[in-house]
Amino acid sequence: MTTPLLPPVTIDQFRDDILRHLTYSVGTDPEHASSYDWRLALSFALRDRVVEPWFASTRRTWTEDSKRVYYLSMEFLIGRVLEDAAINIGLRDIAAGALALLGQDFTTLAEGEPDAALGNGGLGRLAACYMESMATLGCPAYGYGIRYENGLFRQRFESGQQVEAPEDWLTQRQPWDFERPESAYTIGFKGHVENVDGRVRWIPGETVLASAHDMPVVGWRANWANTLRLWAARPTTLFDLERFNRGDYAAAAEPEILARTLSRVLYPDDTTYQGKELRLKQEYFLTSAAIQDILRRFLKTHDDLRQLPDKVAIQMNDTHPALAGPELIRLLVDHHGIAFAEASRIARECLGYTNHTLLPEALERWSTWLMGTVLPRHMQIIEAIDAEHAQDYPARPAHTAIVAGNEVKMGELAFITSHKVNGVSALHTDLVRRNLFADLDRLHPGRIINETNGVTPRRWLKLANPGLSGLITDTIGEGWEADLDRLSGLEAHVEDRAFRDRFMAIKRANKAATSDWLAKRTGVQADPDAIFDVQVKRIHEYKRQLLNILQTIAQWQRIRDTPNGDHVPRVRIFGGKSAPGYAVAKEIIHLINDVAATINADPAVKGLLKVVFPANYNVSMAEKLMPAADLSEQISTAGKEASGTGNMKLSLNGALTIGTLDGANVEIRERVGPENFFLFGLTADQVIQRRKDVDHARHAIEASQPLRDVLQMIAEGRFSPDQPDRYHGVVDRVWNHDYFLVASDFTAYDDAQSQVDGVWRRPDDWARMAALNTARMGFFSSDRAIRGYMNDIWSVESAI
Ligand code: B1N
Repeated sequence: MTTPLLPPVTIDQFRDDILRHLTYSVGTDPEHASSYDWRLALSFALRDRVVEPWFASTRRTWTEDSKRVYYLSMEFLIGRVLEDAAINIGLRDIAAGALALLGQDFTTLAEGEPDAALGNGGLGRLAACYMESMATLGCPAYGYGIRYENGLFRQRFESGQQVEAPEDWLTQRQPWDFERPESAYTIGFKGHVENVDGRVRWIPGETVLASAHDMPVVGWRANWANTLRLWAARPTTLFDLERFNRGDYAAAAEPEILARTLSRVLYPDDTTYQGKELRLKQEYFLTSAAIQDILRRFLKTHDDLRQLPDKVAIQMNDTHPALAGPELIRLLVDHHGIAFAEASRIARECLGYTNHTLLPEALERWSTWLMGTVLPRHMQIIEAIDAEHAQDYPARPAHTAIVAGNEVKMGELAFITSHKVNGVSALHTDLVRRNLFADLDRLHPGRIINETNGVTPRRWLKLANPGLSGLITDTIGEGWEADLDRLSGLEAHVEDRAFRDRFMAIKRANKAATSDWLAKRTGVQADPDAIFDVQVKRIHEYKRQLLNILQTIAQWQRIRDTPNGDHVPRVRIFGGKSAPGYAVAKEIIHLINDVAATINADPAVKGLLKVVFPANYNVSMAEKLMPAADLSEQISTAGKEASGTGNMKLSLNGALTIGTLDGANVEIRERVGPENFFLFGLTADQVIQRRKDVDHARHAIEASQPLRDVLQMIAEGRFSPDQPDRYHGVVDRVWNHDYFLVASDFTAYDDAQSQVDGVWRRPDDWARMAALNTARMGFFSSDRAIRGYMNDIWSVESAI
């Protein structure tokens, strides 16, 4: 460890910094400054102190000629930047003190920052956590992504239904964004391929410029900082002067509009895929800009491209940037005269591929026609990669081919062009080996490895839960933020009543704050003494929000049937967006909102049950909900959730999990102890068996009176009296097309929920279990995950 690079600063000095920026960078004075102005001034003052370690890190990497990691991702779900940066550079409290001297409140200003929502869900948020951990660990790295003008849409509900509106984070000034117009690359599309003197040349028919915007990513205590480089699309010619002179102003602007479309919007698909031409162009835009930038940087100080793998590790976040292999090979062969076989070897030694899903609807395949039209040279190279693989492995089964049935299979392409392929949890990796890439695994033993996901404790504990962070520091001392295994030191205190009381008092305070916030946002009053039962994630059939709401209805019915029964009060909190085109998911949102309206208005419930669904779940809402949760719903159909990461954030913050043996739930349960986890449901293997019974749903429904009653109520229109047949489709699917086994797992889930109630009635047991969850979650730090990638895939050393 090196000494911190940052000089200390006093509150008075920092106040002067803010005032200086308010005057000279924002151009206003304290009398007239709005909150927005103050936030900008604060951001600039903090940014000054990020820039120093950022430059120092970059210089070190150059002088030591260190190997660099390049993390290519179509999504970086960053959220807010200001407070995270302030915490990492150790100035959060000093900044708050300085602002107080100026009559401003740190939290108010920080909460005014819009989320950078350049991602859909887990995959994008993982990329953001990994960037932060690479900076914390001193791993020299660049993130490469797209600077979408419109990130993930904003969600609101109208009559309980999801309505999407564009997200426009870029309408505000972005203090963390450094534009680098000098770093721009030409990206080609379409056109044709020529053969001149044995050398192949691609002549694109269209071009755009990829222009770099850099964001510093500073690690814990500012010992290191890396760059997140986001590409914006610009026209190669600003406008058509000839048309302009003719007075045709709209047509003159066409090149600009066409180019900008490329970085205009994030596709709102999560674990689904549509073969849209614009998406293919976006993927190539990111990948080509990144690979050109990587080669330019390497060639500044090296001349032998065969040494590229000693200096460059490229990680593909799923197959979205899987053109990295063909693009790198193309540049090596066509522009640098390297033989194909050599280029193919160099590319493979540089590249790694992370698989994030087994769902067939998410596996990218492009028609050879589209690929051949948009990227004619790459199509040839993909065929050459496939032919080389067929030649090297003559016994390879036909379905391991990259090109099959007029389609390019991006998973096979990414696998074959990488030296390591990783899954994101132990179970997922096992299924990748056994099912998705079984034959490729036999041909390439050892290539598939596991790197279980992790989350950054700086954002997801230190920032989101200052109360619990304070208790942890008081109990085990400082330093756990960058050494999360030290949380195990809390275990020795779990039998200490005072510790448990403080732990639960903090949870109670977090719930009270969240209750106020929920009341403001939704008008629903949530009792902070009730169980806060949280399911927050994208809405998807496999995640089974439907199972949750069906069981909520069953519980409602029980309360009505036995008004004097000993019911445990609960608040069922939902959060999440549906892909705009995913009709079934939208119907589930509508149902949850209709059920919420019915239950919340029922006087017979007497506050024992509330259902709350705040709209527009995003990173900053997650920061509020995770610390306030008692119960974490991780109830996907086993075998479908590759890992999950919300499960980690919730358990780390002291929520108990009710969950299936899916994704990282398996490992969470092993770590926190099976006695501190509410397990239910079919296993991945049982799911496969169960589906063989074509009447599985009918059998399950017939065996459960509560489930029958619930389905009957929905079918009768109890939750949609204005349109009684509204949910006939939902009920019909449970009976007849229950692919995700909601019916088959219902009773086990319902029983597990009663166990939850049982433990809640013994507050001391609950407190022990909750505290043990926090104490045993150290493994799920993204620092541990990134160390794994550094050792097993990238072969890079920490620079600090
Ligand atoms: O990646 C997360 C996992 O924790 C989740 O279990 C997994 O569902 C998620 C196409 C995806 N897998 N695949 C995607 C996202 C966008 C898209 O266009 C697929 N997201 C996941 C992190 O490993």
